[in-house]
Amino acid sequence: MIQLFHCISARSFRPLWLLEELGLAYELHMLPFPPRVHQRAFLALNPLGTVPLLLDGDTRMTESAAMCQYLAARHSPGQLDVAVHEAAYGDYLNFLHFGEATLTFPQTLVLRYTHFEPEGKKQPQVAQDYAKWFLARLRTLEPRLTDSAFLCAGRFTAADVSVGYALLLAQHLGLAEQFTPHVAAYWARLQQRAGYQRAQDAQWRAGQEQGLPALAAPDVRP
Ligand SMILES: N[C@@H](CCC(=O)N[C@@H](CS)C(=O)NCC(=O)O)C(=O)O
Repeated sequence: MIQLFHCISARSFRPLWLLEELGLAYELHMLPFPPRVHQRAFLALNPLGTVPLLLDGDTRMTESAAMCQYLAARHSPGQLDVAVHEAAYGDYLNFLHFGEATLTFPQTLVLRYTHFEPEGKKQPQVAQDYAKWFLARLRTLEPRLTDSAFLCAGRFTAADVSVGYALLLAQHLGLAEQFTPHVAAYWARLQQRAGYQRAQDAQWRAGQEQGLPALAAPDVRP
């Protein structure tokens, strides 16, 4: 069975959401954040100390967008996945990576320097600069989402999960009010998906069942 190691609403939410969209069976291992501080034993499984970690037989992955591509290609060819021969294939790969490399990277600096660093080490200017960076890149989606409900191929794909997670994190960072109108409508649509809601329920339920200390989880329930 697929095993996913996850921290509440961390990037590991991407494969969790994909697994729920696919309706696949999986084992969810909840970890306090950051695992390298609060559960050092995890380093034996993932020397990076980061989540997600996905184990599927002999396959072992640590990159959230790659996991979405892997799960969609294996379990939903031509649906959540976009096939090589489809005209939208390039767009699909581009948005899969855009979600992580272009959108979530600046968000991690906002998160670190507003939430995680102790008082003396918080850096409001850095957080402000990278919040602006994030929003400027997010705005590039507005024209595309004006004409279509999803990012590519005229349907919901794993690329929407990759970018959708960045919108969840932006909401937690208090940046959702600054979404442009069609990006805001797109985020509202994604949150209505049964797969998204099942993933939210699954993480909170597993967090409680596995005794995740409340303080280890930034509460980002919508
Ligand atoms: N590029 C990786 C980044 C993984 C990553 O940095 N995850 C964060 C949570 S969002 C983490 O585990 N941080 C804990 C740490 O850095 O020790 C991905 O997309 O999965």
